[in-house]
Formats: sequence, structure tokens, C-alpha cells
Amino acid sequence: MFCIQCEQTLNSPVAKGCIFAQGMCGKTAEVSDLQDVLVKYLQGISFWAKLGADYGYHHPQVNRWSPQAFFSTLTNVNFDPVRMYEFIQEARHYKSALEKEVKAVVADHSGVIPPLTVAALMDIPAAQEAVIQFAPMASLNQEKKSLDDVLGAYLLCLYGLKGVAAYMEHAAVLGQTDDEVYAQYHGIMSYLGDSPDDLQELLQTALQVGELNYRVMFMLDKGETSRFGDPEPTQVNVGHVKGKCILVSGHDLEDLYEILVQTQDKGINVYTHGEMLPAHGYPQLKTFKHLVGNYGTAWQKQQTEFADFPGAIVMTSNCIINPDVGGYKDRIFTRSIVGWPGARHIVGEDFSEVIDCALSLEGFREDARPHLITVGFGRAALAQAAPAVIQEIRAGSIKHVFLVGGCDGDKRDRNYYTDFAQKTPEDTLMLTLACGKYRFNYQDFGNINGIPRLLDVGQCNDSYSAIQLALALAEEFQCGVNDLPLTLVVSWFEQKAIAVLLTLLALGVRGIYLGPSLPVFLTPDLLEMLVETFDIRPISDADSDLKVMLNS
Ligand code: FSO
Ligand code: SF4
Repeated sequence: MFCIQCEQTLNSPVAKGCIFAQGMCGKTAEVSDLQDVLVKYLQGISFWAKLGADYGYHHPQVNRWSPQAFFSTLTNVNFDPVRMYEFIQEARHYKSALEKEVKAVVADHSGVIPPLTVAALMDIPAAQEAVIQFAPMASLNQEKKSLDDVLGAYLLCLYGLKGVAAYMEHAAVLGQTDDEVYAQYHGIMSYLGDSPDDLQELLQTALQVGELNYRVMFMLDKGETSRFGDPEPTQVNVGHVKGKCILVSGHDLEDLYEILVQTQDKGINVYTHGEMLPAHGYPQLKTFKHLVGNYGTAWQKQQTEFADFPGAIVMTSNCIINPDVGGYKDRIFTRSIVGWPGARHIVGEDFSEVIDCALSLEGFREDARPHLITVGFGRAALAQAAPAVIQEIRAGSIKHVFLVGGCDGDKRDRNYYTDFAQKTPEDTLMLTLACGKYRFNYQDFGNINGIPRLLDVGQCNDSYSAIQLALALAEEFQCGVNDLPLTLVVSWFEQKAIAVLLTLLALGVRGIYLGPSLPVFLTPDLLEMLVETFDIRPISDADSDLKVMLNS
């Protein structure tokens, strides 16, 4: 196996990337190899899909399925070799069907089929054992033993595009699809399937990935807000209440909605977990009285927190980790692209299995002491707060705004973000995003003339809302985003964060602080280029960084 896509990858003098029998996340070499084969297939499928799109031909099923399958290879999403093999079989089917259809379309237009890419030419065997033996041919570092600038830039594009694919799937679940966006996705995927080795071209492609992601985040924002309303500031209890319970984790609001509908009047309380916390701010979700609160904190704590949860658990997307460790595999359910060997997988919209499981369990015996936190500062709420923020900036009561966004993880270096949040001066605001906030969102940071100092914008994809606020402030102050008293402090963990980072770079945002460590696939040369072009700054310690931020 060779996997280097996330922040917890192996980085030692012996190995750069997870290369042994199992990755640091618990992904086996078998699953990793199957994922490499799947990605190659997807790149081959994209060759035909892009060619079809050039002739105005779009295949809705392939467009919907391809990013979904790519999403299944993202960190902490699917650990099940059986499911991976099923994806490969589906890919085989789609590739041959699409090839035939697109050839016919090209012939109808008296067109010419361009030279096939490496991935489109790849002939992958059908039997599972043969697929595994074939895997080294599809490995991401097959031609190179060590990481060089070209492979690093290639991986920046591939992993960024994987993050985009995840958001495309989240948007599609909410009915947001766009043939033009799919064509761009297939174009980049197909390009990556031809073993590109032009460094400058790859770096340009990375920015195209960022631009594409901006468009996809717009679609996702539209999907979420048109379906469930604009998030509004809402207090959420993070202490549990007595009774039977279901915990819903991940990013998929539609699944949460379905579960809320199907558990109505069943005597079951529903809790959010992790990236589902912002759901409480959506008008169409918060009307459900049995959506009682949020349980637990960030993904890496689930093995102890889920073990203590006396109900059923549904993982709608990343991040899942080994449920055997906490002994709760019999009451955890996976959805869509998520998979764990032996864990029950719910297909379709019927959650009765989850409900039966919750009813068979004891639930919480008593209420915990309530503790309220506030969520819901999405795009509209931020726009509403903007005039007051502008006024306070003008009056000098708000000196600086920080966006402390991104993922959480296990490393001790991540204490930086707690430390940073605690040390931000009282005349500064903090916007938060994604699961990194769990390190400090239980604390009360007070307010500035009625404006809460900590404003939770939502999930990682809601960076779209934060970008809109930054653009509005820049317009108001008639300056560029980089001239605002605003600093982005980003914690990355997996590929969605890479997609968001590339979006920010594509929008020309400079001076982003990035941590806790830098992606291992960024070679020293690549890093130097990013620092020179975008002034990317690796985090150091909270005191020194704050000093620089507040004086710049
Ligand atoms: Fe966190 Fe996991 Fe949103 Fe990520 S739950 S780490 S960036 O997958 O998706 O913030
Ligand atoms: Fe390693 Fe991360 Fe890949 Fe898991 S996802 S195998 S931890 S690089």
C-alpha cells in the first residue's frame, strides 16, 4: 500500500506515507490497494465522461455515482474490502457502458476519438484476487520509489479533487447537480489519469480544483439552505437527557431529517455528533422537539464517547474509526459511502433497523446537567450581523477577526488551537468551522457590545459562508480580503480540508496559517513555492503567531 493523503500519515526517516500492512487510521493494505484500483477506474471513466460532455452528452448515473465512489476512498470513510470490491465491479460496468455510448455519440458527430489516457487504457481484471495482484500497477507511486515535486503536486490535485467529490455528493443528496460542474470534475480527473508530469500545469490544475470547489460549496450551501432554511443562532444542549436515543454523525443533513421524521412519537431522542452539530441551527430541523442536543465531541474521541452512548449510532459520512475497540459495532450503522467490515449498512430511506436497535437499548437513565452552546452563524446570520461588526470595527471595539477552522485529530500539537482560542484578545472575534472547534467551543468567550466573540459558522463546507462575510467586509471597507484585519488559522486533517485550502488560494487569499503539521506530500520545493506565492505560514506557537497576526 501507499497512502499519504491525511495528516496522520506515517512520516519518519524510514517511511513517508503509510506503506506497511496497515495505515495509521486502521485502513488495511487490501482496502488501500482496492481503493487505488477504484481511483484508476474512475479516472478512466472520466475520460469517456469528459469526451461525452464535449459533445453535449451527459450520463446522469455516472455523474452521480463517480464522485460518490471517489468519496468512499477519503480518509476515515470506508474500511470494508467487500464494499470496495463492489464499487470496483460497478466501475467496470459503468466504464464499458459509457465507452460504448460515447463512441456512438462521437461517431454520430463524425468526430474523432482522441488518444486514450493511461487510465482509460488500463485493462483491469475482474476476479477479486486478480484485482489485488493488479493493484501495484494502479498504485499512486508506482513509477517512483520516493516522493518528488511532480508526485507531490499530482497528489495535491488528486486529494483536493477527492475533497471536492465529497462535497459534490453532499450537494447531490440535496438535489443540487450541474452538468457543467460534472464536466469540469471529469476533465480534471481524466487529466490526472494520464500520468501528467508537467509541474507548472499540475500547480495550475490545483487552483482549478480550488475554483471548482468554490462552485460546489455554493451548490451545497444552496441545497442545504433551500431545503432546511437559513441557519439561525440557536442554543444547543450538550448535556444528555433521560430516555432512549439515536446519535447521528457526519455531514448529511438529509439523513438526519429522515431519522427525525421516522422517530417522531416513538419516544426516542435524537442527538447530533461531530460535524452534524450545526444542524441545530436550520429552521426545518430545529422544529423537531426530539432533536434534543449534541452528544460527544470530535471524531477522534468516538471510541470512548460512542462506547458510553446507550443507543444506536448512525454514521452518515466521515469520520468513522474502529468500532470494535469500544465494543459498539452491534449498534453502529453506516450509510452511503461509509463502511466498516461487519457493521450494519442501511440502504434506502428506511431506518427501522436503527429505530429497533435504539428501542432495544436502555438509553440514558437520567438527565445530565444542561450546558448550552450557540451554533447557527451561517451565511444569512453573518450577513445580518455584518453591519454591527462593521460598526464595531470602525469604532475600534473589534480589532481583529480570526477564522479558526478545520478538522480535529489526535496529535498533541493540536492543543495549539485551544491555546490560540483562549489567548485571542477580548477585542477580537473568532469564527469557527468544522470539527476542530470541539477543542474550545464549550467555553464562554463573552461578547463585544452584544456580538458573541465566538461565532460558529458550521461544517467545513460552510467556509463558503465565511468567504461571503470576508467578501462583504472587503467591499464595505473598499479593500481586498488580504487587507482586512482578518487572519485564517486552518487545521487540516483530510482531503476536504485540502479542497477548501485550494479554494482559498484560488480566491487569492494570502497569509493563511496552516497546521498542525504540513501535508507530507508537499516536498520542500513545493512548500517553498506555496510560501512564496501565497505566503502560507506553518503555525508555531500561539503567543508568537498572535503577536505577528495582530501587528500585521
Ligand atoms: Fe472533521 Fe472528519 Fe468536516 Fe473532516 S469530521 S475531519 S474536514 O472529516 O469533514 O471537519
Ligand atoms: Fe495513512 Fe491517512 Fe491513508 Fe489512513 S488515510 S492510510 S492514515 S495516509
